[in-house]
Amino acid sequence: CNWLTSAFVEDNADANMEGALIARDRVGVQDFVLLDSHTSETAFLNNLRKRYQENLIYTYIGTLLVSVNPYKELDIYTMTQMQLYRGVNFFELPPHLYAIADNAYRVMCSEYNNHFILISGESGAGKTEASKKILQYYAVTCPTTEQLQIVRDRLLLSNPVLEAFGNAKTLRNDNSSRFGKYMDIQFDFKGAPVGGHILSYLIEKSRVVHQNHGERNFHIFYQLLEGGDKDLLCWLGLERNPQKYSYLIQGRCAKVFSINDKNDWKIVRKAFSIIDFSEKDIEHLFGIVASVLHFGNIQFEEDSNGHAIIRNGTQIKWISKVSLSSQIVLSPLNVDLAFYARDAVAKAIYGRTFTWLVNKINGSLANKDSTRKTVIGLLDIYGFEVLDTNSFEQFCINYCNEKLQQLLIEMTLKAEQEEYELEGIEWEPIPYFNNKIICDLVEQKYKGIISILDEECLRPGEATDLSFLEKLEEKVGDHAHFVTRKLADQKTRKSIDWVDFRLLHYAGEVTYCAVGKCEQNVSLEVLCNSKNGIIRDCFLLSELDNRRRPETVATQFKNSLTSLIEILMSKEPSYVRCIKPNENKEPGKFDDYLIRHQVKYLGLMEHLRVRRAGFAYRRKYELFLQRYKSLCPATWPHWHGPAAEGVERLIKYIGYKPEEYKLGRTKIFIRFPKTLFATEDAFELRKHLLGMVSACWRGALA
Ligand code: AD9
Ligand code: MG
Repeated sequence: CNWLTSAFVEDNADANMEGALIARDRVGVQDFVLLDSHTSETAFLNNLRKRYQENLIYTYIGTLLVSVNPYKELDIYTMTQMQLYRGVNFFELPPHLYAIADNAYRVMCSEYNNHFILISGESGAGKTEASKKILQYYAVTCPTTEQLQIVRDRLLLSNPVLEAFGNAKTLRNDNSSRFGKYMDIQFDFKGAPVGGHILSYLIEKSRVVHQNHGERNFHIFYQLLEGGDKDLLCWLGLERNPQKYSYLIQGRCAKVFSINDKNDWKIVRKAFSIIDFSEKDIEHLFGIVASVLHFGNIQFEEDSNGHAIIRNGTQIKWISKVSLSSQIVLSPLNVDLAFYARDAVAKAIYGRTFTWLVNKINGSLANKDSTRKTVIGLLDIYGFEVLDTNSFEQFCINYCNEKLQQLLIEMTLKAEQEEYELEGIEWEPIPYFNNKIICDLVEQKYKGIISILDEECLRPGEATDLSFLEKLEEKVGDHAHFVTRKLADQKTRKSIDWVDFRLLHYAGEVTYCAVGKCEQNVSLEVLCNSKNGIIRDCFLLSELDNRRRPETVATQFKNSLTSLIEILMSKEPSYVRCIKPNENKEPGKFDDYLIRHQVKYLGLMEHLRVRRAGFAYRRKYELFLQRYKSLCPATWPHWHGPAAEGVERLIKYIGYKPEEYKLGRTKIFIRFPKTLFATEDAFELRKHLLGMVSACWRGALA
């Protein structure tokens, strides 16, 4: 029963190995709700630290799981552990991702409804690892058939492929997701995983052509060079040494200690065959990867008319061999614009190939049979990030994180407190910071930053980065979370450049560089005629005829986030909040300052306060009465009066104490899980006894 799983039970602590007081002193409490009376941030941090030092990286706040990245392998993800958590109410075992996964699964099976698990936290906090571990848990513990093995393998192997093309080493994370991912796992009525579907969000294309110092391009480039066999590289016209490619050397760290490109290449190759990529697909795909590298090496020089000409035709020859047609496009550009166009084409090709890849994987995960399915969605989005230079892409990433924070606030803090008010339950409101104001600043119609950007993009030729900044200043200059260069010194005492604007996000301040926000379009005609099937699929000729102005990337992203939020709002939520313990990816290092900051902005204290002061369960009177009416002679077998009155009679009869519950307008609210467990036990016992009696009768009659 799902309501039995909404929180950890204090009384159960005795039955649990962590329940003993001595252990509690050493390892802390496994649910923050159990912290001694005061709920200070320091007590919260102490508990988290104690546990972290004992390698206990998971702690609950009621049903929400807080996870601190251990930065080392722990043996808590074994098959034995998976079996241990399978089918067990999560308060009965120490906190774990598996408990969250199992709970969502069991409720889905029993109530036949859809769920999602939202995994959030900043870059490097452990979201992707968590989502992979949950997927593995389902792959191991859910029922399956020989026929379904293939679906299971495809679900699992979609990860290395998408990570190869969509993840990269950044300063914050050696395997940083540079795209957002929402994956539905579909289950049939028996609870077997039978299919899946992935939605991807805005891949960071700029990385293809530029990487900051200490960062890499997407993993696939290095994997191909390191792992691809000689014949393949020869066919693609590639050399093994990444130093030869200008798109791979800017970060000056092609080799990374923690990454084994050769091995990863093997996994990706194997994944391709299982996910049903044809040899032609694979050939085209690597043709594209190679072409991007060749593109990066194209150099231009100026001819006597001031136009750019290609210095050396070798790259173009290889590109036309492995992906594009040999068609020549004459386009008189100056040298700067020619480089710009080169990079724009490389980015466009890579970005659209990534979308093609996701579609291809979706095709292989699709379940064709039309019987009704339920889903568990896993959301693993790129985490909030602040770089030295933050571009449009960081703006989108951080906006996305604002939206998810907003969803969490709406579905927990706000909804919970509003319900108490609505139901007339006495309640001392718990203040919290609602970041809706920042979401509005970004996305509001006409007045938001995205609308302003769109408007500027509609004035090609006239709009510049500076005119965009001026518009921002004019329209949102006095917003509390927007800092203009005029106000920068007064508001934050930090100076700000002419080309920058700064937003005060829920998770911290970020200065965005406005240069290049209004990008120019580059003719993609040559791509539509490509002999490479993937490129032809990605660049349709119809695009060229389209007179209608396409939506800007920012608006597309905003719309895709709006539909994501709608998808999520229609499902039952579970939350995992990931915390990054230090900036150096160091095992065991608990940086108080950094963690305190995350505890603050993630709103964990507020969540805890609402949890502690609130009620673990609530149920409509009708449903409560329907389930437990057999426990009271006055309500059994039928109660003809109002349901609320029936419930009152029932709970008096079974002996609820006044501090254990509150009666609202339409629901009963139960403060402690143990109260409900006792009722549920009584109900089960009665059912069991009745079953035995009826079996005896049947035996006697036979
Ligand atoms: V980003 O927003 O995509 O940049 P994530 O996804 O939050 O970020 P990720 O899951 O990739 O972070 O974790 C970063 C690294 O921390 C991993 O590569 C692992 O080396 C390490 N990590 C994270 N979680 C665990 C874990 N449960 N056990 C061991 C972990 N190591
Ligand atoms: Mg990630």
